[in-house]
Order: sequence, then C-alpha cells, then structure tokens
Amino acid sequence: MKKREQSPELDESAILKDARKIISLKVEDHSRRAFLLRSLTLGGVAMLSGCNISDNDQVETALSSMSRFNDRVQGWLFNPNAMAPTYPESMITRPFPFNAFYGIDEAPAVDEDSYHLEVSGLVADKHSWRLEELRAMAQTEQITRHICVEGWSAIGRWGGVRFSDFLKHVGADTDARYVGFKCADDYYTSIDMPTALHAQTLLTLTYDGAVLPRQYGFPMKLRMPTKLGYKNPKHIQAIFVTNTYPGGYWEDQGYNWFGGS
Ligand SMILES: Nc1nc2c(c(=O)[nH]1)N[C@H]1C(S)=C(S)[C@@H](COP(=O)(O)O)O[C@H]1N2
Ligand SMILES: [Mo]
Repeated sequence: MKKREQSPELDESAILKDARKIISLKVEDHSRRAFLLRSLTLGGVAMLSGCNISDNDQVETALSSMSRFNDRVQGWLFNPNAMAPTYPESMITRPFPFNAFYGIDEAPAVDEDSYHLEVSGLVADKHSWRLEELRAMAQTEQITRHICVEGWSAIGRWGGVRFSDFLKHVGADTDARYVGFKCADDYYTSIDMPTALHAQTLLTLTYDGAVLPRQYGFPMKLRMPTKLGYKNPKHIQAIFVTNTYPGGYWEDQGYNWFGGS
C-alpha cells in the first residue's frame, strides 16, 4: 500500500455515496445506521457485501448484494461472537497477494534463531517466547477471506495458535481494553479485547500448510477474519495488553480504528 492508491477506474466517493444510500434505506435501527454511515469505507463495503471490489463490475455486484442486506449480515456486523465465513480449499486465491506500506523486496527477513516474542503490560507471565514454544501449543487452521481497504480481497489458509489460548496462557487481564502489537518493520496496530478473544482470531505460524513465508509475515501474523487487512499485523515482535489506546500505523493516519465487525 505504498501510496494508498485505488485502481484508477474506481470512483471511491461515488461508491460510498451509493452504499450510504442503501444503508439509509435498509438499516432501520437508528444508532446502527448512524454508526455505519459515519464509519463506512471501501473496505467496509467489501466486508458488508462479501465482494471483492477491484473493478466496476464487482462494485455493481457489491452494491446489489448490499441492497439485499439482511438481518443475518447486520447480526454478524454487530455481534462480537458471530463467525466470519470460512471457505473450501478449492477457493483459495493463488498466488495470495502481498501488501505492506513498502514493496515486497523490503519485507523484513526475521532471523528465527535470535527471534523472541516479547509480552508485556497487563499479563501475569512476561517471559519472552521462542517459536518452538508456540509450535508446541494446540494448533488450528482456517480458510478465510482477507479484505483490504484498498479494494481487493483474497481467500487464504492460515494455521497457528488460537489467540485466546495464548492470552489465557500468559495470564492476560481480559478485562483490559486493548491488545497492541509492534512489528519488525515498524508497523503497529491494536485491537479490542472481544476481538482478541474471538474464536477465529489466530496467532498464525503457517500459511497454506507451510511455515509462514517472509512476505506474509514470518515469524507470525495475527489473523482476524472479522477485521480488515490493516488490523492484521505481520512480523509481530511484541504484544502488550493495556487500557491506554495504542493506535496504529494506518489508524493514526485516519483509518477507522475498529476496522471490522
Ligand atoms: N507488519 C505489517 N503488517 C501489516 C502490514 C504492513 O505493512 N506491515 N500491512 C497490512 C495490510 S494493509 C494488509 S492488506 C495485510 C497484507 O497481508 P498479506 O501481505 O499477507 O496479503 O497486512 C497488514 N499487516
Ligand atoms: Mo490492507
């Protein structure tokens, strides 16, 4: 996401205007409607419609699926326990796209032998973690859709440790408001505790059955199918639990902090 470009043929403000019109007509609950109208982004349109919106035909499909917007979609959007869709292996996007605030050649090459994951803040156990320790915990896998605000989405297969297991293991204060992340490439972000504890939030160590490759975030990426792409940190070096708002790389430049459902 070097220059935060949209594809030239997509008129973002026109798409958002149409999407807002649909929301005004479809969403009856006043506070939900106000929230959606205020926070809607192109990525939000993709998330609400389940469509990739990288060209004009897909914009049409997305808007028409939003106009069929129903209670199930709204329930998913506002229920912190609702599950994001999962997909069959045949639907995995190959090759899976790379994205970062720099080009693929600049993705950090983290050295496994010297790597330690730091854990700090409102946790009982602040020891730093080796990858081996994370690999020894129960592993789970999921095939979900990653949606980027830049107007693309892709389905991928990630595996690793359920983040709620990890937080319990370190004795995190789960009444705290935020979990923050610092990455090897100076990226940073933070999430709300209900999302951190969501059953589909995984501290991933693998992509498509193999060790997470450098470009997708080696040694680990926090994968949340209920959040937009920029909320999913790659190359995580430090995790902290806090009540002080930590912000994020794109969030501090104006992206919506919640960034998802
Ligand atoms: N450390 C780090 N994590 C990051 C980013 C980044 O630049 N640095 N970009 C975010 C954005 S905007 C997206 S869309 C996804 C891209 O992940 P991918 O390369 O696996 O597709 O990573 C997210 N996490
Ligand atoms: Mo993104």
